Amino acid sequence: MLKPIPTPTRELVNLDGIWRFAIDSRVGDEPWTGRLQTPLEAAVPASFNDLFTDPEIRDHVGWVYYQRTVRVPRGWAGERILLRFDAATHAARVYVDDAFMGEHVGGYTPFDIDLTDVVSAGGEFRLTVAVSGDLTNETIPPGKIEVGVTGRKKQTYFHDFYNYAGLARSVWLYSTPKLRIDDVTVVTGFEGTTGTVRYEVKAVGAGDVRVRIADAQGEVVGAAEGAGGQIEIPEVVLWKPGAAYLYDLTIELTDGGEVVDSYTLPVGVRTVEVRGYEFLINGEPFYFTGFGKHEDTPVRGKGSDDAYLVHDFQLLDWIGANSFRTSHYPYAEEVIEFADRHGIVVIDETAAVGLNMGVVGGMTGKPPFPTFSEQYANDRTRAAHAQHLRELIGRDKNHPSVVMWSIANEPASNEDGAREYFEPLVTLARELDPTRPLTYALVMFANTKNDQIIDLFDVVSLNRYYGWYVATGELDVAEDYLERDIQSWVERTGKPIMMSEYGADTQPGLHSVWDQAWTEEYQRDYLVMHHRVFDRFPQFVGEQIWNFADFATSNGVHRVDGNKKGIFTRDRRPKSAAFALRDRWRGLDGRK
Ligand code: BDP
Repeated sequence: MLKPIPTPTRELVNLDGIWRFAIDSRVGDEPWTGRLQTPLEAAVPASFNDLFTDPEIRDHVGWVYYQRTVRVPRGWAGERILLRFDAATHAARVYVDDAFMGEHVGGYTPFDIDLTDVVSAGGEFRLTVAVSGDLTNETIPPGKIEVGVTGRKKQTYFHDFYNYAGLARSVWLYSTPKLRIDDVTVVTGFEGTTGTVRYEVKAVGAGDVRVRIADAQGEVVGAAEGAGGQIEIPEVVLWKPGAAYLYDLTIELTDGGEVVDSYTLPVGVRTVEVRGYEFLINGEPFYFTGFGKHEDTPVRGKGSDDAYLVHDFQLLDWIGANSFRTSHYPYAEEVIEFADRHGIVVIDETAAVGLNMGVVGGMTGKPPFPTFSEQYANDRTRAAHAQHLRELIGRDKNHPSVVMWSIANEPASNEDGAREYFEPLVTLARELDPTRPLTYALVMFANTKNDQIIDLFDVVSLNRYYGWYVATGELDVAEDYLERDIQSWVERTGKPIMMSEYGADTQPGLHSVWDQAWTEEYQRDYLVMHHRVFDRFPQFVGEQIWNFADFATSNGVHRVDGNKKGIFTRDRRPKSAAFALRDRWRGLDGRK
């Protein structure tokens, strides 16, 4: 799916700003048929939850409505006219004036609504978007809606971050020609000093395709004709971690010699491969340093914010991180593009978090009923998961920064039914993208004796909390557990192993001379212990700490104003551990 961008044949109008806003219980049955009767207005992009002071809105179950008027540019006669939602979390129904135009389920991937037949160039229309943050056992991520004793509906879920909802990413109105480029897929490689860009263009309507590639100075360095083919780039400059380099691939669709559509895609030439215990980028062993992150900031929740985007990448650079995982859902495409431009490596994760009833059993890990069952993760859940994979890979397949797909976080891979659930999804992911390795983040209850799916994947990504949830405050015991655990994966799999989560909640300002949980020293020493263990394993390919920054969660007795495992606070101030990490990752400790 091509991101809408302005080109010589395409235009776009940004619809971000202030929209009228209401929740379903306060407006009539069909509120889209007129002007929303509401005193409220909401910011787009932003999750709606923290914008208002009213608790009924914050944890609303059901539909909320966003509304604004939109004017179509008068030059768009004869063009296709579409709405693009970069995301609507978790489901949306779209109305133009009184008419229902389409819907989408899945909160973190983009979708289009085609308005060509219902709006006209120069005209104005009323756009109403109903958005639902509801999660059931058949959505990705899953959740459950319960009705309490007071009769109030309550959303519960099995993941550890607040269920922010709404229009948290940009909304656009855009035009394309009727004869058009519909999709492009690129696969890059190199032989010696010659780069290769294999491309495949899907076009709608008859026409010829030609492509050309320009270097960062705008100099054309290769060209080809036809809907599919290969371009060679002599003296190629590779896209490398820490040293991004992007070419511009321009695709033109011509009809009788005239250009009818044109689209430019940034392309980084690089390869990714797993060989034995190694994770190779451009044939060279790569070691991931960085974090699991969240899209999470005060007031805007999961709302995209360019200032935080820039600042977070500055902090990644400051601390010497070379990568992050988009835990636990696809991030805004601007984030991935930023990583493309700045040479940060991304593990791109789906929104499949919480496919694990074992976590309901607390530290026992005993599910109250089987995860993979009609009652919970059933065939319809898997179909939603498959659709989500299609949309994620469709959106992100051309980004050089994305080097691996994580198809779930902490699924119950130790339970029966896991293999039947995951095998078709792995097959699908490999069909959609045969070039990138696959992983999933392993929950601590899944060990080398009971995990049923690791052989289907390329990289072992461990989420482990020795010294936190297990052996709290006993770093010597934790060290022993951790080492044995990693050793057992080395012996069982022969695959590269990385730590995709390890971390300790830390209250900034809390100090102790002892190994005391929640103190800044404990977080630092916990990390130092982990790194000591990792460095003993040549099979280890990376360390991503949980989490980059503190983040909001639902209410719970084990969370004080959210999850505090951040190396930075929610407002991005460093805790003590940040400085120790900086020494390690920037090689200031003499290690590198
Ligand atoms: C892991 C989850 C992550 C949590 C983390 C924690 O993958 O989402 O936030 O634990 O407990 O199980 O801090």
